[in-house]
Amino acid sequence: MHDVPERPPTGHGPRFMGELDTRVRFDLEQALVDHIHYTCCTTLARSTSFDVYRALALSIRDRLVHQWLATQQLYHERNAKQVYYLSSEFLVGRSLGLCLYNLGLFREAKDCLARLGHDLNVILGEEDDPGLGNGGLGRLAACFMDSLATLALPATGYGMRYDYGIFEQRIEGGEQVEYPDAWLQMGTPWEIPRYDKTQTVRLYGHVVEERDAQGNLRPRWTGGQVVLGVPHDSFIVGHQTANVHTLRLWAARAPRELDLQRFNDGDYWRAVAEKVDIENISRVLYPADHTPEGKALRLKGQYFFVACSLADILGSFKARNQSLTELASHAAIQLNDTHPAIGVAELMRLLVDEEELAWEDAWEITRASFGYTNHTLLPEALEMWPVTLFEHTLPRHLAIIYEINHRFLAQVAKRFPNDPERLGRMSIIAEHPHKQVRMAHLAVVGSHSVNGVAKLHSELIKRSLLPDFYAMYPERFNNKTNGITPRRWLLYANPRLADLIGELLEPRLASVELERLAGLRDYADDSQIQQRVLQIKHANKQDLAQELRALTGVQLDPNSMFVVHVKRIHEYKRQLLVCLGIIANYLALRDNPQLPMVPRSYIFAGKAAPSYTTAKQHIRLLNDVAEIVNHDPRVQGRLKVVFAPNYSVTLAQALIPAADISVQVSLAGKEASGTGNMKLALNGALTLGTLDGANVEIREAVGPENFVTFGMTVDEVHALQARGYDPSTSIARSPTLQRVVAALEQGLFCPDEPTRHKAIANNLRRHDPFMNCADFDAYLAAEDRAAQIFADPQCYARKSLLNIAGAGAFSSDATIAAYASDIWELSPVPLQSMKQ
Ligand code: 26Q
Repeated sequence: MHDVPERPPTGHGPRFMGELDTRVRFDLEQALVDHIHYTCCTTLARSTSFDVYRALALSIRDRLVHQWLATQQLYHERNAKQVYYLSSEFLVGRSLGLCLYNLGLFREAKDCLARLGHDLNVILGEEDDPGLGNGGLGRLAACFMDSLATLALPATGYGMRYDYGIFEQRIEGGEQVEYPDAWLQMGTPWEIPRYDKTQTVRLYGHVVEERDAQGNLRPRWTGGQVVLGVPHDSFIVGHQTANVHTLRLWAARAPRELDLQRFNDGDYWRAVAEKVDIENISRVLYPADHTPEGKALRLKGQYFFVACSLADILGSFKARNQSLTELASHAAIQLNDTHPAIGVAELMRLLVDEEELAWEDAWEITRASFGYTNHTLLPEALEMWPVTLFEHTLPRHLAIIYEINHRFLAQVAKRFPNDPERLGRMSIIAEHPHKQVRMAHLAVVGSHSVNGVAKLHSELIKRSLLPDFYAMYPERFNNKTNGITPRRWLLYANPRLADLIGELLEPRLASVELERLAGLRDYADDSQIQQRVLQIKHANKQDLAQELRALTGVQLDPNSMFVVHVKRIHEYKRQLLVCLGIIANYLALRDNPQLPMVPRSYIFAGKAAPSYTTAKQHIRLLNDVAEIVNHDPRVQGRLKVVFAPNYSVTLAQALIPAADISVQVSLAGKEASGTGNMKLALNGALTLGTLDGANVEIREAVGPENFVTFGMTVDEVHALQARGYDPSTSIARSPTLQRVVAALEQGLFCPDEPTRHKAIANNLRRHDPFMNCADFDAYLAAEDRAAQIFADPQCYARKSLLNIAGAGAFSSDATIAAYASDIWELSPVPLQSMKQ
C-alpha cells in the first residue's frame, strides 16, 4: 500500500513531517463498515453522522490496542521507571482528529469517508469535547501526557472520571447561564472500563490500636463506608512513536446496588440512597478555580482518586519487585497542585499500616517518590481543610498528618531555635481562625521537589509564598516553565501555518524539534514569506469570522485587528482593563467620528465560576458594551466586540490561529505562568502584555521589540501596595479614565437599567484590588502601539514570524524533558514500531 501522508483538517501542500509511521496498516473501510453494522447495529444507508463518528473512533481504537498492550508489556518486562501524573483535571480536548493525524491516517480517513458519502470535518464535529478541567492546570496535564507519549517516557495519568465536566456556558440576555455538561450521555468510544482492576477505598470510620506479633502498637483504620473505584482507561497516542500510554480515570461505585433490608421493608428511596451518595463522589467537576470551596464532597473526591491510584501503583510495583524500599527508583509520583496532596498521607498509611514498614523508612520512600507542582500565588486559592471535617472523613490520615507535622516541626525548631512564630507559620496545621490542614505545606514537606511553572513564579514562590520553606529546604525548589504540545496547538490547529513551516525548514522539522523553529528567523525580512504569513492569518481570520457569526450573530471584518483575550474570567486576569480600553476608544469615536483609528475586533471567551459574582458581572458588562458599540453608526464598524460562548479546547483551536494580538494583561505577580500566551505566540500573534508569569520569558524568547509591554512590574506593584494604593489618585490623573468610569456610572451601556454597572464603577473608584486604574493609561498607549504595528503589514508580519520562531522554546516536550531529567530521573523506553 502506498504511504499516505498525514494531513491536518484543511491542510494542503507539502507536509510538515519526514518519515511516516508504519504502525497502523489495516483496511479502514472494512473496520468502519463492521462497526456500523455490529456496534451501531444499523446500515450504512441509515447511519447518522454520529454513528459514523462512533464507528470511525472505534476502528481507530481497535488498532491501538495492540500497541498499547505491547507498550505496557515492554515497561513491565523492563521494570522501567514510570512517572505517575496525579491530577484532579485532564482537559484533553477532542481525540479523533488528532489521533488520525498522529497516526498518519488523516488523508486515508478523509478519502474513506468521502467514498461513503461523508465529510470527515463534519464527522469530527460529532465528538463531544470532554471538559474534565477548569482551565490551564487541566490543559497542562493533557499537554504533558501528549509529550510523555511522544517522547516514549513511561507514564500513566491518574484522575477522576466525572460524569459531568465543566458546565456548558450560554450567554442569555448578556449573562452567563450554566447548563450541565452531560458528556457521557451518548457514551464515549474512547474509554475502556476495567472492572477487573477495581480498587476499594474507605471513608469515615475510626482507628483502632492493635498489637502485632512483636507486641508493637499498630493503628488500624476500620469501619466507615467502603467505596469501589472502577478505572476507565483511555489511550494516549504520541506523535511518530509506537508507545501508547494510559490515562486512567476512576469512577466511584457502590459496593452494593441497594440495601435489601430497607428494600424489603418497602423503604425504596432509602434503599438506593447510599448508592447515589457514594456515586456522587465522581459526579461532577468543581467549576471553580482560584476560588476554592471547602466542600466535603471535594475532599472525599480527592482522597478517592488518589487512594485508588496509589493502590494501583503499589499493586503493579509489587508484581515486579521485592522490596518497597525500591519504590522511588521505579515510580515518580507528581502532584499537579495540592488537589492530590493527600497522597502523601495515604502512601504513609499504606507503607506503615498495611506494609508494616518503620515510619522512618516509609517517610524516606514517600519523600523520594513525590514531587509537587505549585500553580498559584493567590493566597486565597491555597487549599485548606477544616480539621474537624478531616477528622470525620479521614481519621487515620489526620493522625498521620499530625505525626508528620510533629516530626517536621521538631526539625524546624532544631534548625531555627527560639523562633515560635516560625513554627506557627510553617506548621501543616493552621490554628487561626480555626484549625485547618494546609495542603501546600503537606505537599512541600512530603516531596523531594517543589516547582513553579514559570521563572518569575518560581522566584516568587521562594520569595513571597513559601519563604520559610525555602530557607529550610532550598534544594527542593526549582522551576519548570510550562509548555504546550505543538501537535495540537500548531500542526493540528493551524495546518496552513504548519505547511508553510514544513516548506521553509530544511531538513523538515520533526514535531519534537520545536526549538528548530528558531530557523524561521532567517525569513523575517523576506517579503514573500511575510506575504505568506499574512495570507495564512487572513484565511484563519475568515474561518473564525464565519464561525463567530454562526455562534453569536456578530460579523467581524477579517481585515480588522483581531484582539484576543481568551481564558477563565477572573479579576486578576483583568478582562475589565481591556473593556475599559474599549470604552475609551468608543468615547473617542463618538466625540469625533472622523478620528483615524485602526479598525479592531475584540474577541473574548472564558467561563466564570458560577459562584463568582464579580466575574459574572464582567461578562455582563462585556456583552452590554458589545451591544452598544457594535450598533452605533458613528463607529462605522471600526470597533467590534464579541463574547464567544462556551470556551473550550475545541473553540481555542479555532480562536488561537486567527489572533493578531494576544492580550495577556494580568496584574504582575498574579498569573503563575499562563499557557494561552504560548499558544498564541506560536500561532504568530503579537503579545500585548504585562511582565507577569511566562510573558517575561516569551518576551525574551521572541525579542522585546516584538512584544508590546506595558504596566507595573511586580516590584512596582508591591511598592504601590506598601505606600497604600488609592485608585482615585490614578483616576484623577487620567482624563480618559475619568470619562470611562463616568460613562459606567451614567449607565451608557445599560440604558434599560442605568444602575447596572454602578457596582463595577464603585469598586474601581474605591478598591480596585487588581489595580486596573493604575495600569490603565499604560494599557491604552500599549494597545495603540500594537495598532500602529498592525497598520504596517510588513512590520507586523516580521514581528509575527519572529514570534513563531521564538515560541518554539515553549514546547511541552522541552518542559517534560526537564521534568524527566531533573525531578523524575526518567529515561525513554521506545517501543519499536511494528506492522500488524
Ligand atoms: C481548589 C479547591 C477547591 C475548588 C477548586 C480548586 C481549584 C481548581 C482548579 C483551584 C485551582 C484550579 C486551577 C488552577 C489553574 O488552572 N491554574 C493555572 O495553571 C496553569 C498551568 O500551570 C498556569 O499557566 C496558570 O497561570 C494558572 O492560573
